[in-house]
Amino acid sequence: MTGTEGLRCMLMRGGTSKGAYFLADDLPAEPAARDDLLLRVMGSPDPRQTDGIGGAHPLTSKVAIVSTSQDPAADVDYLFLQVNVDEPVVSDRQNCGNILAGIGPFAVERGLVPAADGETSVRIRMVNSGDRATVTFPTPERRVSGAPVTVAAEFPPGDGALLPTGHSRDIVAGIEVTCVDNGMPVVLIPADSLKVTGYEDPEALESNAELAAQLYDIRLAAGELMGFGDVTDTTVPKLTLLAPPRDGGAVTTRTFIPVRCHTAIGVLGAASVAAGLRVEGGVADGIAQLSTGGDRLRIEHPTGFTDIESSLTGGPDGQPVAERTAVVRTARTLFDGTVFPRPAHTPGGPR
Ligand code: NQM
Repeated sequence: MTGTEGLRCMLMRGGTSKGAYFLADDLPAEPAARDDLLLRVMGSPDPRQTDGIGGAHPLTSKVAIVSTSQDPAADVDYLFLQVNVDEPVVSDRQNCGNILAGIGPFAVERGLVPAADGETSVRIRMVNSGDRATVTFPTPERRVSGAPVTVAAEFPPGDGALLPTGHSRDIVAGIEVTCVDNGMPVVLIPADSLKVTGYEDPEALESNAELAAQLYDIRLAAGELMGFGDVTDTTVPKLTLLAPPRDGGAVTTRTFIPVRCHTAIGVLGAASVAAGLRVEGGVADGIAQLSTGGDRLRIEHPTGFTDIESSLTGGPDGQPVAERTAVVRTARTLFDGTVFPRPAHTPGGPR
């Protein structure tokens, strides 16, 4: 692939994110060649991604690669790749529940899964984490259409520990946190322990240099404790500041992914927050309001809320484990066509 050839690509909004969706067969199999191609497709590295189709923000510089699954328990495999905006880096270290919302409709559109009468369900193996999801959505009347599709996703318990450090609370870089992983590794931090309210807008938080330095130290220390080793260059764990709810939800959040502050919250990030709120003795005690939600917890974020249905149960070793997690999102096809990557061996950046 020289870059003058085009390749088949569907651009979709999945929840609050946007990504380029590909069939695995339409991309090079070899990861280094694939990643080089994807940088040129998205227009990285360049803060504006002017010469590509990326949206110049981590939430809009995402890629999904989909193939028929060899696993009898799944219909399709979904590999998520985060394409860094201003560095020539493509990472498979995290999963993405927002982009997941488009996987079912995309698999049907590309003929990997037959459309069923009325409603179609697709069983997805999320390659990044090994976790699974079943997504169900109304079978579209027309194959490609710009109508939003409402997708219900159910996540069975994963194999990993809900509390990766084995504790409901840890002290990292001098701050009490709860490290939780219900699909996305997240460090929960009471906002007031970092001298912010947790109600600031993302721009204000991103421009707070003292906060950024503290979050950096907390993330590095928590990453080690959670078993990830040195997380300097990875996008996980995420960091979520917690404050009491203001709009009838269970909690207010501000999430760092991990440097930019999310304008909403990731789906799996919210699933981890919801589970973390239920952890006895966790840092959400005294902050979150769980009394009214039942299985459904409303996670408030800077631009609205995400509802997560979740329940925990006790594991054999007395540690809490996730029992069930479910969420509803919408996905929408933005275009389906041929994308032309920047030619090989050309730099990103302004032209
Ligand atoms: O947590 C952003 C997003 C995400 C991830 C991020 C996500 C999830 O909003 O499932 O969706 O945390 O980098 O797309």
